[in-house]
Amino acid sequence: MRPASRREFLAASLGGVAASVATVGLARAAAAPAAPRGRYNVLFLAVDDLRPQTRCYGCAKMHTPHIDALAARGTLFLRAYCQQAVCSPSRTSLMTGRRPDTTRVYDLQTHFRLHLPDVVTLPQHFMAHGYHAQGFSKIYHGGLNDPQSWSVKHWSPRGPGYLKPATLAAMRQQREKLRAEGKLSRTEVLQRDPKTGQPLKVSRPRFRVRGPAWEDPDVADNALPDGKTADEAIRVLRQVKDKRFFLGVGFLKPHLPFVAPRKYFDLYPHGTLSLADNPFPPKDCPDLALHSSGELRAYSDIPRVGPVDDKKALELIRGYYAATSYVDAQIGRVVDELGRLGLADNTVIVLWGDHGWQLGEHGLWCKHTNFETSARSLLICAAPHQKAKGAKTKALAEFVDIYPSLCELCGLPLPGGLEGTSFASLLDEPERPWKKAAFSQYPRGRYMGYSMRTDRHRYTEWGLLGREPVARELYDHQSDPAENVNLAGRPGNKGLVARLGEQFRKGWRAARPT
Ligand SMILES: [Ca+2]
Repeated sequence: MRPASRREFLAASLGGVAASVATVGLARAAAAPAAPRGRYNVLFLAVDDLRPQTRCYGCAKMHTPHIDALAARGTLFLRAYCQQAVCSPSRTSLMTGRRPDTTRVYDLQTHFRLHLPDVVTLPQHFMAHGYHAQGFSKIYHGGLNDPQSWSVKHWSPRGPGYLKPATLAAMRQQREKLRAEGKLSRTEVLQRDPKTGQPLKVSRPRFRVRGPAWEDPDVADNALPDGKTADEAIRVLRQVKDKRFFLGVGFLKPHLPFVAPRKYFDLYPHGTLSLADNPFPPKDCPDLALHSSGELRAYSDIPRVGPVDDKKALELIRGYYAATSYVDAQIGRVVDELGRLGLADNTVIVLWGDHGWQLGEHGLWCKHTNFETSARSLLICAAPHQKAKGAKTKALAEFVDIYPSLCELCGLPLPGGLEGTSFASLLDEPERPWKKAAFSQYPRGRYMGYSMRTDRHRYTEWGLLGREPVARELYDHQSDPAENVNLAGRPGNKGLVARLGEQFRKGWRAARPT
């Protein structure tokens, strides 16, 4: 049974109530004249599984000079939320400008063109307005690329994700064993678009060969895929510098496994990092809000069940930090090249992590929740003529807003059907009144959890099609920013729950800025 869509869920549960610097590279070289406002290039930087874990987000231990430099010339969104905290649903929502209940992409096997065959994606829209659109590495989820989004064939880095000989040998052995047992299966295409041949539905691989959750080979940056991606993006930037371009550059880290050159691990010496201070589920939290960290457990050095011990937890935290610094350096290389080519003054740069990540908070690893730790992610946008450079805005932003924002910043008309709001005006006025709430969702088995983040609260309902919500969560960010106590069932909060429930049922349309 598929999860209830928001509309169905609300209609059912409500009895039909309508649901509704490194600044070096940024210095402008003499060459290209600044474009008039309205026809900027776009450098669209997508980072897999990057939570707001950089120095510019207040994490003093982090070495992220290039992301910090980008924030210093742009706007950092302190409260930006993805619409569903897992790769493909989040990216699909962002790239189509529509929420998961419209794309109906809730998993990693469904292409958005199954239900929205004619939707115009963000780069496709730019392409229709004369831009050269080119994609590198992970913009859409693996196997679900969208050729219609790009002017030329999408490029992906080649080569293994691990480099240590012992790891590669162990994985080879594992693969041979699975093959001998007849268990090794590739992802299969279950449904194709009859006209384009594009995969619309793929199978879920039954068995995967996995190495350890982290590795620190002593290699150059471009021995690993993200370094190769930066190389290629730089090569193409030089090639397209005289065109109006939309370049989507995706980076695979800090997604598991945390493989990065050793020098990035050396930035975080043993003994200097600490564990999450809330490694337990929130008090009175429904089981539906939680998971068993299954994604992490697939790796060879992680126990299949039970807690991850402190030693391993610290290794994972260190690996995540190192992988983040590795990606930061690749971002720096690409952004610096933009400056060297004299394009800094006529290019909008947007950087986003596709969702948050639990590093042991709530006893959880990876994403896949409606908690702040998963729903909130990194978002930085820098536009050449913005007034408030280096500002940090507390405005509630949603990833579905990125599409209309880039259109507005580049002077493109908005296509119909978008479900976000341009945040371009926040780049000039970061303090202005903004959205009353941000919305995310996450399916759990037959249930869907819908979550609303207001200025002060996070309110979540878990439900099943045709039924009353089976669980509610309420966290007060004023007294409990880590979401450690679910207040939804407290008798004293009935009025608050009712008020938030009412706002929740009015949905994202009613939460838009006026
Ligand atoms: Ca991801």
